Amino acid sequence: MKKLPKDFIFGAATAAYQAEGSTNKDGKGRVAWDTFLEENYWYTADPASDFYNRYPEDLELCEKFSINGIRISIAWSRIFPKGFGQVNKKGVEFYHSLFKECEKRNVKAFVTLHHFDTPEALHSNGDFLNRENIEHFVNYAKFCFEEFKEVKYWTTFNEIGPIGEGQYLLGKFPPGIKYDLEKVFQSHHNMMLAHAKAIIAYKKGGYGGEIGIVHALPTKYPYDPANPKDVEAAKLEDIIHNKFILDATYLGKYSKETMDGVNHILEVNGGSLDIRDEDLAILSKAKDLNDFLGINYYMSDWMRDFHGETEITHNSKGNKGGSKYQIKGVGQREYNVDIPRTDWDWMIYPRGLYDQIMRVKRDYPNYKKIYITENGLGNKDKFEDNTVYDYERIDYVKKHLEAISDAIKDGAVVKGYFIWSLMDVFSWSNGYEKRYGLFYVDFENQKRYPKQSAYWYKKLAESREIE
Ligand code: BGP
Repeated sequence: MKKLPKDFIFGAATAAYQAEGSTNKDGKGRVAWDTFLEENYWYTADPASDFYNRYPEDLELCEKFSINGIRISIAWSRIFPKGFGQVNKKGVEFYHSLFKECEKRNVKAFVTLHHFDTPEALHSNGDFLNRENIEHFVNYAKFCFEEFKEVKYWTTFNEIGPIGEGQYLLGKFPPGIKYDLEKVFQSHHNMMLAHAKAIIAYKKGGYGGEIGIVHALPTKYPYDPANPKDVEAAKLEDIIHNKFILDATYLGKYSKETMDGVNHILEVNGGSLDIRDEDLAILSKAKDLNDFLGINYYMSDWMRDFHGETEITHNSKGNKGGSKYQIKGVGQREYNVDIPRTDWDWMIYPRGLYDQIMRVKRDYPNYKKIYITENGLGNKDKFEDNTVYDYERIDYVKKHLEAISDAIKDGAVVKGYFIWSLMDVFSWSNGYEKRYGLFYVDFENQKRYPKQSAYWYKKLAESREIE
């Protein structure tokens, strides 16, 4: 039986917009998602899991179930309703109370500054494609570092990769632009620059806590490893999702291999990037300041050579087989492989997590430590007997924890795991039917019920043995 180390954090993750609800209470400003959900989806973020009012109950559950870490994010627009300028005192008070409750329940708070929810006023003028917004973000970050000194673990951004892809490639995130690879890379770069500036400011302030960034890192494999064209497709797809932002994080520049790939992709698809010398100087200054890397890992993909037109179909309703993903000059995802997948076509491959951790260790030896900041199984849970018999979820988590344990054995520094998600929340582009929580939420009355996975996770956290 595999075991996890003594100081390992057994955590669970949430995000402000997916959990809090109360989207227009107590002076909160609008975010782009408010309008985007109203116009494009069949659900909204109100009341979500009503975490804004029920956080004491959720933190009590953490304590009862031996969960000793929680990822939460601050809603930027609760602090600065317009993104900058006037501070909203009620928002500030809310987060002080929330952090206090974490402390009371002995749950370490890992706090993210930005989890997809740029204030609408800034999103509508270009989000991070607009360089002015980099400065607004850095000012917001500085305000939080100074105000919330009780926070000891900061994350600047959650998933720069999926933000770029969701907003400008798949079009399933606001502003809903599709197939614009120039914007994808420019958004990645500008957000990495904002991250670098924020961690430099944090270190300069001497606050004494840890600061890092959370990247989603899906592993990309060639469909036929013996076919050099499939190998190339996997490499290019990896650059879009992983390597470009990892290089920015830990090399403080983009390697030649990365830029060759980016230039090829932009030659085929059109576009050019604005990457300035002064940007690279800032990235370089920040590259050794990351105290940790958060890895969100859910799936891997198998890539084939492809030369046709770009076409992506997002399977948002959980109809297995409904996904299509092919990018001109990059490659095509092959779903017809002998690997289990979820109803949303996410390929379940725990080995991919091991490979991704070992890749960070090998290619970016200046990483200090890793937390697995998200991993979990989205499912159409069946609620019966006041619980969910979610053995599939337990199996999913168990196998991924075993992969982590193997990576630790092979020399990687991994210090904790945060299951996505603590309680059921809504999924950005898939609604409330795709559940991940350890605790089932009855969205009619907001009652919480432990799933079987919650009891299993408690036992795991107490014994550290992966059974
Ligand atoms: C990550 C996000 C989370 C969460 C999770 C599950 O990308 O950081 O906020 O939503 O994925 O994804 P989904 O909700 O699309 O199933």
